Amino acid sequence: MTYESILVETRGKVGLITLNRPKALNALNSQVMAEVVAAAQAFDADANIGCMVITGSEKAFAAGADIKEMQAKAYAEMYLEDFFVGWEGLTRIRKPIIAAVAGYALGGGCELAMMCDFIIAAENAKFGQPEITLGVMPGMGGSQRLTRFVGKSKAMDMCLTGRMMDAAEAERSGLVSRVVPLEQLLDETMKAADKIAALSLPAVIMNKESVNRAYETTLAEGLRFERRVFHSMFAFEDQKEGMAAFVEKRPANFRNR
Ligand code: CO8
Repeated sequence: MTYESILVETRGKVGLITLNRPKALNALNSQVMAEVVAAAQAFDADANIGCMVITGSEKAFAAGADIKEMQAKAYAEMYLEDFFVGWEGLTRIRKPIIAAVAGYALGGGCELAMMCDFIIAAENAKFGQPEITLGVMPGMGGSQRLTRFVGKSKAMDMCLTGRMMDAAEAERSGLVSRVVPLEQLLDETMKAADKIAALSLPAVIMNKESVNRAYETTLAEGLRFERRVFHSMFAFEDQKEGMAAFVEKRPANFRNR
Protein backbone atom coordinates (compact mmCIF):
# COMPACT_ATOMS: atom_id res chain seq x y z
CA MET A 1 0.00 0.00 0.00
CA THR A 2 1.21 3.51 -0.74
CA TYR A 3 0.58 6.17 1.85
CA GLU A 4 0.06 9.90 1.32
CA SER A 5 -0.48 11.29 4.81
CA ILE A 6 1.96 9.19 6.79
CA LEU A 7 5.51 7.89 6.43
CA VAL A 8 6.04 4.22 7.18
CA GLU A 9 9.36 2.55 7.78
CA THR A 10 10.88 -0.45 9.50
CA ARG A 11 13.85 -0.01 11.83
CA GLY A 12 15.10 -3.42 12.85
CA LYS A 13 12.12 -5.12 14.44
CA VAL A 14 10.24 -1.86 15.04
CA GLY A 15 7.58 -0.43 12.74
CA LEU A 16 7.63 3.38 12.68
CA ILE A 17 4.60 5.41 11.57
CA THR A 18 5.11 9.18 11.21
CA LEU A 19 2.08 11.43 10.75
CA ASN A 20 2.94 13.66 7.83
CA ARG A 21 0.57 16.55 7.14
CA PRO A 22 2.92 19.34 8.23
CA LYS A 23 0.83 22.17 6.75
CA ALA A 24 -2.18 21.14 8.85
CA LEU A 25 -0.14 20.32 11.99
CA ASN A 26 -0.92 16.65 11.32
CA ALA A 27 -4.67 17.17 11.69
CA LEU A 28 -6.34 13.79 11.56
CA ASN A 29 -8.70 13.36 8.62
CA SER A 30 -10.32 10.17 7.32
CA GLN A 31 -7.36 9.42 5.09
CA VAL A 32 -4.88 9.64 7.99
CA MET A 33 -7.13 7.34 9.98
CA ALA A 34 -7.33 4.76 7.18
CA GLU A 35 -3.58 4.89 6.57
CA VAL A 36 -2.48 4.70 10.22
CA VAL A 37 -4.79 1.78 10.89
CA ALA A 38 -3.73 -0.03 7.69
CA ALA A 39 -0.03 0.48 8.46
CA ALA A 40 -0.46 -0.75 12.04
CA GLN A 41 -2.42 -3.78 10.85
CA ALA A 42 0.32 -4.59 8.34
CA PHE A 43 2.98 -4.38 11.07
CA ASP A 44 0.80 -6.48 13.35
CA ALA A 45 0.68 -9.20 10.69
CA ASP A 46 4.43 -8.97 9.95
CA ALA A 47 6.35 -11.68 11.81
CA ASN A 48 9.51 -9.56 11.68
CA ILE A 49 7.97 -6.75 13.73
CA GLY A 50 7.76 -6.83 17.52
CA CYS A 51 6.70 -3.28 18.41
CA MET A 52 5.44 -0.08 16.76
CA VAL A 53 5.95 3.62 17.29
CA ILE A 54 3.60 6.40 16.18
CA THR A 55 5.05 9.90 16.06
CA GLY A 56 4.49 13.29 14.46
CA SER A 57 6.69 16.34 13.95
CA GLU A 58 8.61 18.47 16.45
CA LYS A 59 5.81 21.06 16.35
CA ALA A 60 2.81 18.75 16.43
CA PHE A 61 2.08 15.14 17.13
CA ALA A 62 -1.41 16.03 15.86
CA ALA A 63 -3.43 19.23 16.46
CA GLY A 64 -6.68 17.32 16.50
CA ALA A 65 -9.23 15.88 14.16
CA ASP A 66 -9.37 17.86 10.93
CA ILE A 67 -11.79 20.68 11.73
CA LYS A 68 -12.07 21.58 8.05
CA GLU A 69 -13.21 18.04 7.19
CA MET A 70 -15.86 18.03 9.93
CA GLN A 71 -17.05 21.65 9.78
CA ALA A 72 -19.90 21.30 7.26
CA LYS A 73 -21.05 17.80 8.11
CA ALA A 74 -24.66 17.19 9.04
CA TYR A 75 -25.79 14.99 11.92
CA ALA A 76 -27.18 12.27 9.63
CA GLU A 77 -23.89 12.07 7.74
CA MET A 78 -21.82 11.82 10.94
CA TYR A 79 -24.16 9.20 12.36
CA LEU A 80 -24.62 7.08 9.24
CA GLU A 81 -20.94 6.89 8.41
CA ASP A 82 -20.22 6.46 12.14
CA PHE A 83 -17.56 9.12 11.73
CA PHE A 84 -14.12 8.06 12.91
CA VAL A 85 -15.21 4.63 14.15
CA GLY A 86 -12.26 3.33 12.10
CA TRP A 87 -9.87 4.42 14.85
CA GLU A 88 -11.17 1.50 16.88
CA GLY A 89 -9.09 -0.65 14.52
CA LEU A 90 -6.00 0.73 16.23
CA THR A 91 -7.20 -0.48 19.60
CA ARG A 92 -7.44 -4.03 18.22
CA ILE A 93 -3.73 -4.14 17.31
CA ARG A 94 -2.10 -6.85 19.42
CA LYS A 95 1.55 -5.79 19.35
CA PRO A 96 2.55 -2.82 21.52
CA ILE A 97 2.34 0.70 20.12
CA ILE A 98 4.28 3.56 21.72
CA ALA A 99 3.29 7.16 21.04
CA ALA A 100 6.30 9.50 20.76
CA VAL A 101 4.75 12.92 21.29
CA ALA A 102 6.38 16.29 20.62
CA GLY A 103 4.51 19.58 20.33
CA TYR A 104 0.74 19.71 20.19
CA ALA A 105 -1.32 16.63 20.98
CA LEU A 106 -4.75 18.22 21.01
CA GLY A 107 -8.25 16.84 20.66
CA GLY A 108 -8.03 13.78 18.42
CA GLY A 109 -4.22 14.06 18.67
CA CYS A 110 -4.34 13.57 22.44
CA GLU A 111 -6.91 10.82 21.93
CA LEU A 112 -4.73 9.04 19.36
CA ALA A 113 -1.78 9.17 21.77
CA MET A 114 -3.99 7.68 24.48
CA MET A 115 -5.05 4.83 22.14
CA CYS A 116 -1.40 3.78 22.06
CA ASP A 117 -0.08 1.57 24.86
CA PHE A 118 2.05 4.25 26.45
CA ILE A 119 3.22 7.75 25.72
CA ILE A 120 6.76 9.09 25.77
CA ALA A 121 6.70 12.87 25.60
CA ALA A 122 9.23 15.49 24.58
CA GLU A 123 9.70 18.44 26.92
CA ASN A 124 7.76 20.68 24.50
CA ALA A 125 4.70 18.39 24.37
CA LYS A 126 1.30 19.95 25.07
CA PHE A 127 -1.79 17.87 25.65
CA GLY A 128 -5.36 19.09 25.58
CA GLN A 129 -8.98 18.43 24.76
CA PRO A 130 -9.97 21.85 23.36
CA GLU A 131 -13.14 20.61 21.61
CA ILE A 132 -15.29 22.62 24.03
CA THR A 133 -13.87 25.79 22.47
CA LEU A 134 -15.27 24.61 19.12
CA GLY A 135 -18.69 24.03 20.63
CA VAL A 136 -18.31 20.25 20.74
CA MET A 137 -16.62 17.60 22.90
CA PRO A 138 -14.05 14.80 22.55
CA GLY A 139 -15.25 12.04 20.21
CA MET A 140 -12.32 9.61 19.97
CA GLY A 141 -12.16 8.63 23.62
CA GLY A 142 -11.03 11.83 25.35
CA SER A 143 -13.80 11.97 27.93
CA GLN A 144 -13.28 8.29 28.73
CA ARG A 145 -9.57 7.52 28.39
CA LEU A 146 -8.32 10.85 29.76
CA THR A 147 -10.48 10.34 32.84
CA ARG A 148 -8.98 6.89 33.37
CA PHE A 149 -5.45 8.29 32.93
CA VAL A 150 -5.62 11.44 35.06
CA GLY A 151 -8.78 11.09 37.18
CA LYS A 152 -12.05 12.99 37.21
CA SER A 153 -10.94 16.39 38.48
CA LYS A 154 -8.17 16.96 35.95
CA ALA A 155 -10.18 15.40 33.09
CA MET A 156 -13.09 17.71 33.87
CA ASP A 157 -10.73 20.69 34.02
CA MET A 158 -9.22 19.75 30.62
CA CYS A 159 -12.53 19.00 28.89
CA LEU A 160 -14.48 21.92 30.35
CA THR A 161 -11.87 24.67 30.01
CA GLY A 162 -10.01 23.28 27.00
CA ARG A 163 -6.70 24.25 28.61
CA MET A 164 -3.45 22.57 27.64
CA MET A 165 -1.29 20.48 29.96
CA ASP A 166 2.50 20.67 29.53
CA ALA A 167 4.77 17.62 29.56
CA ALA A 168 5.71 17.96 33.24
CA GLU A 169 2.06 18.08 34.31
CA ALA A 170 1.25 15.19 31.98
CA GLU A 171 3.95 13.07 33.59
CA ARG A 172 2.89 14.08 37.09
CA SER A 173 -0.69 13.15 36.27
CA GLY A 174 0.12 9.74 34.81
CA LEU A 175 -0.79 10.62 31.23
CA VAL A 176 2.72 10.00 29.94
CA SER A 177 5.22 7.42 31.12
CA ARG A 178 8.31 9.59 30.72
CA VAL A 179 9.49 12.97 29.47
CA VAL A 180 12.72 13.35 27.49
CA PRO A 181 14.50 16.26 25.79
CA LEU A 182 13.03 16.98 22.36
CA GLU A 183 16.19 16.02 20.47
CA GLN A 184 16.21 12.61 22.17
CA LEU A 185 12.53 11.79 21.71
CA LEU A 186 12.79 9.38 18.81
CA ASP A 187 16.03 7.75 20.01
CA GLU A 188 14.65 7.15 23.50
CA THR A 189 11.36 5.83 22.12
CA MET A 190 13.18 3.55 19.68
CA LYS A 191 15.32 2.22 22.55
CA ALA A 192 12.16 1.28 24.45
CA ALA A 193 10.62 -0.23 21.31
CA ASP A 194 13.81 -2.20 20.49
CA LYS A 195 13.84 -3.56 24.02
CA ILE A 196 10.23 -4.74 23.74
CA ALA A 197 10.80 -6.18 20.26
CA ALA A 198 13.69 -8.33 21.56
CA LEU A 199 11.48 -10.05 24.14
CA SER A 200 9.17 -13.02 23.78
CA LEU A 201 6.36 -11.83 21.48
CA PRO A 202 3.59 -13.95 22.99
CA ALA A 203 4.63 -12.83 26.47
CA VAL A 204 4.61 -9.20 25.30
CA ILE A 205 1.14 -9.52 23.78
CA MET A 206 -0.20 -11.29 26.86
CA ASN A 207 1.18 -8.53 29.09
CA LYS A 208 -0.53 -5.91 26.92
CA GLU A 209 -3.80 -7.80 26.90
CA SER A 210 -3.72 -8.23 30.65
CA VAL A 211 -2.98 -4.58 31.46
CA ASN A 212 -5.78 -3.52 29.10
CA ARG A 213 -8.13 -5.93 30.89
CA ALA A 214 -7.70 -3.76 33.99
CA TYR A 215 -9.71 -1.06 32.22
CA GLU A 216 -12.51 -3.32 31.14
CA THR A 217 -13.42 -5.50 34.08
CA THR A 218 -13.63 -5.81 37.84
CA LEU A 219 -10.53 -6.37 39.96
CA ALA A 220 -11.58 -9.94 40.82
CA GLU A 221 -12.13 -10.86 37.15
CA GLY A 222 -8.96 -9.08 36.10
CA LEU A 223 -6.91 -10.96 38.69
CA ARG A 224 -8.40 -14.28 37.60
CA PHE A 225 -7.67 -13.41 33.93
CA GLU A 226 -4.09 -12.48 34.81
CA ARG A 227 -3.50 -15.70 36.73
CA ARG A 228 -4.92 -17.89 33.94
CA VAL A 229 -2.80 -16.13 31.32
CA PHE A 230 0.24 -16.47 33.58
CA HIS A 231 -0.39 -20.23 33.88
CA SER A 232 -0.70 -20.57 30.10
CA MET A 233 2.73 -19.01 29.58
CA PHE A 234 4.26 -22.23 30.88
CA ALA A 235 3.29 -23.77 27.55
CA PHE A 236 5.90 -21.59 25.81
CA GLU A 237 9.51 -22.48 25.21
CA ASP A 238 10.28 -18.84 25.95
CA GLN A 239 9.27 -19.34 29.58
CA LYS A 240 11.73 -22.24 29.85
CA GLU A 241 14.43 -20.22 28.09
CA GLY A 242 13.85 -17.04 30.12
CA MET A 243 13.98 -18.82 33.45
CA ALA A 244 16.89 -21.09 32.45
CA ALA A 245 18.86 -18.02 31.31
CA PHE A 246 18.31 -16.37 34.70
CA VAL A 247 19.44 -19.46 36.61
CA GLU A 248 22.46 -19.97 34.31
CA LYS A 249 23.37 -16.26 34.56
CA ARG A 250 23.32 -15.66 30.80
CA PRO A 251 21.22 -13.49 28.48
CA ALA A 252 17.98 -15.10 27.33
CA ASN A 253 17.68 -16.06 23.70
CA PHE A 254 13.95 -16.00 23.06
CA ARG A 255 12.70 -18.02 20.14
CA ASN A 256 9.36 -16.28 19.66
CA ARG A 257 10.79 -12.90 18.76
N1 CO8 B 1 -7.87 20.80 11.82
C1 CO8 B 1 -7.60 21.36 10.62
N2 CO8 B 1 -6.59 22.20 10.41
C2 CO8 B 1 -5.80 22.52 11.46
C3 CO8 B 1 -6.01 21.97 12.75
C4 CO8 B 1 -7.10 21.06 12.90
N3 CO8 B 1 -7.37 20.47 14.08
N4 CO8 B 1 -5.09 22.48 13.58
C5 CO8 B 1 -4.31 23.30 12.86
N5 CO8 B 1 -4.74 23.33 11.57
C6 CO8 B 1 -4.18 24.09 10.46
C7 CO8 B 1 -4.54 25.56 10.57
O1 CO8 B 1 -5.84 25.80 10.06
C8 CO8 B 1 -3.44 26.20 9.74
O2 CO8 B 1 -3.77 26.03 8.37
P1 CO8 B 1 -3.68 27.30 7.36
O3 CO8 B 1 -2.22 27.61 7.33
O4 CO8 B 1 -4.21 26.75 6.10
O5 CO8 B 1 -4.49 28.40 7.98
C9 CO8 B 1 -2.24 25.31 10.02
O6 CO8 B 1 -2.76 24.08 10.52
C10 CO8 B 1 -1.31 25.89 11.07
O7 CO8 B 1 -2.09 26.18 12.23
P2 CO8 B 1 -2.02 27.58 12.99
O8 CO8 B 1 -1.71 28.69 12.04
O9 CO8 B 1 -3.27 27.71 13.81
O10 CO8 B 1 -0.75 27.32 13.91
P3 CO8 B 1 -0.42 28.01 15.31
O11 CO8 B 1 0.98 27.62 15.62
O12 CO8 B 1 -0.75 29.46 15.28
O13 CO8 B 1 -1.42 27.34 16.39
C11 CO8 B 1 -2.58 25.47 17.40
C12 CO8 B 1 -1.30 25.98 16.69
C13 CO8 B 1 -2.69 26.15 18.78
C14 CO8 B 1 -2.43 23.98 17.59
C15 CO8 B 1 -3.81 25.80 16.55
O14 CO8 B 1 -3.57 25.38 15.22
C16 CO8 B 1 -5.09 25.17 17.02
O15 CO8 B 1 -5.67 25.62 18.00
N6 CO8 B 1 -5.55 24.09 16.32
C17 CO8 B 1 -6.81 23.46 16.58
C18 CO8 B 1 -6.73 22.64 17.86
C19 CO8 B 1 -8.07 21.99 18.12
O16 CO8 B 1 -9.07 22.64 18.38
N7 CO8 B 1 -8.12 20.65 18.07
C20 CO8 B 1 -9.31 19.89 18.31
C21 CO8 B 1 -9.96 19.57 17.00
S1 CO8 B 1 -11.55 18.77 17.21
C22 CO8 B 1 -11.18 17.18 17.56
O17 CO8 B 1 -10.04 16.80 17.61
C23 CO8 B 1 -12.32 16.24 17.81
C24 CO8 B 1 -11.84 14.81 17.87
C25 CO8 B 1 -12.98 13.84 17.90
C26 CO8 B 1 -13.52 13.52 16.52
C27 CO8 B 1 -14.22 12.19 16.55
C28 CO8 B 1 -15.58 12.24 15.92
C29 CO8 B 1 -16.42 10.99 16.22
